[in-house]
Amino acid sequence: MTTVTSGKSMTRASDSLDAAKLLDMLRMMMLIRRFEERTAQSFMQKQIGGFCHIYIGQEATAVGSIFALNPGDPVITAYRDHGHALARGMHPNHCMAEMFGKITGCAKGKGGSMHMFDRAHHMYGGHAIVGGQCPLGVGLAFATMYLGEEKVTVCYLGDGALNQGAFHEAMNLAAIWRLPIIFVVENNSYSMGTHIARGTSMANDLATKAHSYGMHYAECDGMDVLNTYDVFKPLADSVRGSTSKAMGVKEEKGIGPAFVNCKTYRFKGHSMSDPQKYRSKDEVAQFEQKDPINSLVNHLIERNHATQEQIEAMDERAKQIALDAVKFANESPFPGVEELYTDVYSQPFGPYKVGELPIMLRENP
Ligand SMILES: Cc1ncc(C[n+]2csc(CCOP(=O)(O)OP(=O)(O)O)c2C)c(N)n1
Ligand SMILES: [Mg+2]
Repeated sequence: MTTVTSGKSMTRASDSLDAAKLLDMLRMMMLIRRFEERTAQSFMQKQIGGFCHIYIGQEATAVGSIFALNPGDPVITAYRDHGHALARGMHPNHCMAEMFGKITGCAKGKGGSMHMFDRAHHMYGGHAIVGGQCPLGVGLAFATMYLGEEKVTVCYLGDGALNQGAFHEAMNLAAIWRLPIIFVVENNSYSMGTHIARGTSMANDLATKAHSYGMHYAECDGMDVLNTYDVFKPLADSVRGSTSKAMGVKEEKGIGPAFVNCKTYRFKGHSMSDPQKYRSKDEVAQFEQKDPINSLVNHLIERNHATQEQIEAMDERAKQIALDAVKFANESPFPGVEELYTDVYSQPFGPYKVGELPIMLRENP
């Protein structure tokens, strides 16, 4: 299982996508772009607190991969998570309200920008500890295998997570149990201000990391939504429902876990407070030439799938949805004080019996 694929084969999965589906992909990338612009603006206006990481530039990665999945396939990611949440189907209002700390947010405003969670759409977070989502992704994949479900879990991570112990432990466990999981490195070349070449061994040959665990390896152009889809569609279909003799089945199914290196680029700083001294304006401009939205627009226009007017109308609609999300978030209430004690433990007072509550939880201490 040490193959390398790049989606550049003769028959491409995206060839079978009709115009309506391609327009859906464009619509979603436009929504993420316009939503993120409003997010950044709201942060500057101090309506959003805490950390906030913008996904602009990387839209094709989430959209190309998530469009290749079934609705029930679990997805988990790091803190740069608004794009994945929207692509998975979270309502933009609930995503924005979460960042505003409002009760109408997907996590009742308790998580914020880095903790988008939507169980109904199988989006299992939003995780702030670099690499922390990898063992959780393994757990999600194990659960689907254990329950005999035909699913594939997609676990996104930044290139910074490649050097975390949790990532390697997760890769190892996924490999020995042949779990139905795809680890996806959203390789934007930077972990905060550190270039991948300075912080990661074998940065130019990430296949070695997959192959050292006996895993299938693929790479895609994360600035190109169709190439991303071309890689993910056949891969997800081959990994989905993988089983293992270690789990007691007689016949192993699927190809087991896989690892994808998705080359992408973030157009904005690491977070909202980043002077970006570590990269040149020329470098950013060079990648902006490969804007994933413009590329798909050109593709659609060249093939007469859409007119310039239709594209502009779609963009206007995306702007309006983003604006509506800000309005919804603004007008929503903050959580009440009683919310401090909910969703903390599955039992409201955790391991304590009423009467034995720690002093800060007593009504009359
Ligand atoms: C275990 C851990 N160490 C350090 C940090 C601080 N930190 C936050 S983001 C980040 C960079 C991660 O970069 P990458 O994984 O490439 O993701 P990107 O920001 O490019 O999406 C670091 C070091 C953290 N959150 N968790
Ligand atoms: Mg990175």
